[in-house]
Amino acid sequence: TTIVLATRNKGKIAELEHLLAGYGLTVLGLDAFPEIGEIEEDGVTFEENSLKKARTVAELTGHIAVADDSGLEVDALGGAPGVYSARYSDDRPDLPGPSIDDRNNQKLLEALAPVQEAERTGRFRCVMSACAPDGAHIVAEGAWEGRIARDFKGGNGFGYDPLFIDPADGRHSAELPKDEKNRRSHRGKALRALLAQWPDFWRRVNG
Ligand code: ITT
Repeated sequence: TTIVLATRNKGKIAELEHLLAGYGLTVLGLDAFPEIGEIEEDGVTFEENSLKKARTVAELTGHIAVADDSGLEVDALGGAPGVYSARYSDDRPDLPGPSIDDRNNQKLLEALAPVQEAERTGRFRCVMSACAPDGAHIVAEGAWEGRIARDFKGGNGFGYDPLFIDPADGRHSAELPKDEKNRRSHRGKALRALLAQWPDFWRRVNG
């Protein structure tokens, strides 16, 4: 079986390839389909955006597509940046880069500067979906509760990982090796929940 990962985020691809190893699936990235352009994420929920990405890529490639829509919800910010996590600092080109992830983290640190330790709670969320070319689909979610640090630690992962404290041992997410992050993360949980539905999905897709 060939599945296409409906994402261009290199960090997600690395984690998902690690999680999917050993299932006997041929996993392609969107790089294999250069004709597929940007998919506009106009949904207001992770689920809407996840399903839109999976459905679009399944229709365009003729393969089962797996999509991840994810983000960081911070309680002291009323759940922001949430579904806007990837582009949180689009309004702050003045912040130090070079990457958008760097500016996102700087904006988050700034927003939380006045917030005391006990209130710096939040969670990563991930909604993972799989969609077949005929429109059949499954959806699963995962969350990872944690706290937002005041300093950067670790060189692994991507996005907000250097600022996200894993409550299990106080390490930052970017300090965790890939297999350890996958065991605890929103993405690992969502993908395992999706795979639990796979046999049933497979029967529906293949009659
Ligand atoms: P695709 O739509 O191509 O998959 P994207 O990066 O635009 O890539 P999202 O819209 O789902 O994907 O945004 C997810 C953002 O949430 C991501 O760019 C990070 O800023 C953040 N994020 C999600 N999961 C994360 C993780 O495991 N570690 C750190 N940050 C994460």
